Amino acid sequence: MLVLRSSPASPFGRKVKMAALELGLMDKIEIVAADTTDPNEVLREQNPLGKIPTLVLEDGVTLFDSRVIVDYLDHLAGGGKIIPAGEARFAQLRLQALADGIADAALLKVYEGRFRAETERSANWVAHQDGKVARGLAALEAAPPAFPDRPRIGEIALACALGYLDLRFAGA
Ligand SMILES: N[C@@H](CCC(=O)N[C@@H](CS)C(=O)NCC(=O)O)C(=O)O
Repeated sequence: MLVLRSSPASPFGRKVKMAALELGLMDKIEIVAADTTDPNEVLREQNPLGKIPTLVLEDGVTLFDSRVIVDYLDHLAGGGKIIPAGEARFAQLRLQALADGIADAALLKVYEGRFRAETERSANWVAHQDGKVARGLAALEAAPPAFPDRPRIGEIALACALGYLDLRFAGA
């Protein structure tokens, strides 16, 4: 059994779960909740960065981050499934990078509120992250990706980034 350290709200953890579902690998993965703020969490031994998602293989080797994990899962499923071969690969990886970047910026905004006291918060920093989200969404709106019947990694990552914006900033 593979063990996925994650948490329900994580857009990157969700990406890995959606990838596993699409690849028919969900029954090979046990999901174990992780608390990234707990200094005693074994997660920090599994991944020195203390980040989720982290995948623990049967021999104890750990994989991170989400991009490495989805690449591994695609490989397990025979390869070229959600990460296509050839030219299409780069469009999918680019879309994944853009979507992950939007989620990263949104996450940094959430962390600004979570980890900094109100007097320590920087409006400049939040605006800097807002710019990334706004430009990313504008680029996607100007050239919307096609959503095929079987989603690939770019479309999966985008769904997770949009879902995270809805979760944390609905109506903003
Ligand atoms: N590039 C990483 C980003 C992962 C990430 O930022 N995860 C967040 C939760 S959504 C996390 O673990 N945060 C805790 C921390 O940064 O200490 C990936 O794709 O997996």
